Amino acid sequence: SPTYDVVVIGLGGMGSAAAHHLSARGARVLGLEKFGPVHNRGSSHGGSRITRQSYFEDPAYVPLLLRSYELYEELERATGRSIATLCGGVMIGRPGSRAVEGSLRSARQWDLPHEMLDAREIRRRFPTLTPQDDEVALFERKAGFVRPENTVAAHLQLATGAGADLHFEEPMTRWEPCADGVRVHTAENTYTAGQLVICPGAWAPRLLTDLGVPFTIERQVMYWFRPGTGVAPFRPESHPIYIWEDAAGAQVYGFPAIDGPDGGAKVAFFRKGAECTPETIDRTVHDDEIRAMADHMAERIPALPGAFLTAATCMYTTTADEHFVIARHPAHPESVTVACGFSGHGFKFVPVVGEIVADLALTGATGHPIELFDPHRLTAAPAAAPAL
Ligand code: PYC
Repeated sequence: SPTYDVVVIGLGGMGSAAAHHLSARGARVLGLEKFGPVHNRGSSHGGSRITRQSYFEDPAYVPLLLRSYELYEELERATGRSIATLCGGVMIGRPGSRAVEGSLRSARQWDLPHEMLDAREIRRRFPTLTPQDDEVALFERKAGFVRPENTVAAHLQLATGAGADLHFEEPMTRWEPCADGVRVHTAENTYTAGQLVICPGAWAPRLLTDLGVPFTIERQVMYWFRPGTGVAPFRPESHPIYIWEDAAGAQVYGFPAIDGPDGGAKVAFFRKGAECTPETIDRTVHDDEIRAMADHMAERIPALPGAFLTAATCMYTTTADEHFVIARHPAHPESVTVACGFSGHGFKFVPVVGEIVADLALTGATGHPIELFDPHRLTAAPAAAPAL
């Protein structure tokens, strides 16, 4: 059977980055993907994903973000594709909210450039936004958006250029450990490799049954509206990305109009989705959902819900604590690396995850701080031994 150093399962955001970093280091790489290149069936599409550094989820993410930002630039230089646009971003909420306080904590701990804005100053700088008088924002100039399709295409292009074999429409059917590593089966062939990298996205519950980590797959909807004012006030030259937390802790997030007059501006609720599987997800976006989003935004950005343009669905793969899983597979520590459970906030990390996964697969360790992503924190604790 054909033999490789590393087989990468899944060529979405994380897997395509892994294939690039592995092949750039000279590894003979096979990538296997269930769908075509740069597809829209998983979690790496939709035209834009937020990027930011003052990370409210945990300050431990910040060094990884700093490295991702370097890698965005390398990727742009190497491929000529537009990857990241730093149009600035506001994290809005009441004082004490997670979006505001968590962002401030990371900014202070890592000495990141930021400004605190009260409601008047938010309105003055960004006239499309109409916060309540008691809302505030952390403004970060280095926040913005990344283009997921361009990022995946760039990584696939570089991986192919470095000699990786990338097979699309060829899903893995099963794999097993063997003497020198792993044997990987598809309907077409059987491959052997020293190392296996599994980047399963929303297919984690099916492909990682022996990981012992529960994942929830959530349907998410992205909406595009043409603002009632036209897109001029929403251009990325003057409009920030935003994450806007309400008094109940729910978040909505959105983007400038990044693709000219016809593209509109995208907005989405964060983690407000119904549980699903990749097979059962409802890909239809219903009128009541569109109305609910338009009503929600009318209170915050009155010009935004001018005319509904389109909507699309994607999936989040969420862990119990909403932190990632990136590690050597505890049941196969010699030969398998996993990167999954990105919980709806992973895309901005794609390039650095590729680098980390390449470290783990080729050397067994990484210099990046990934303690937060250890799967053992999420696996059921072994039952206590009965008292004698
Ligand atoms: O970073 O993608 C993100 C995000 C959106 C909403 C909250 N975080």
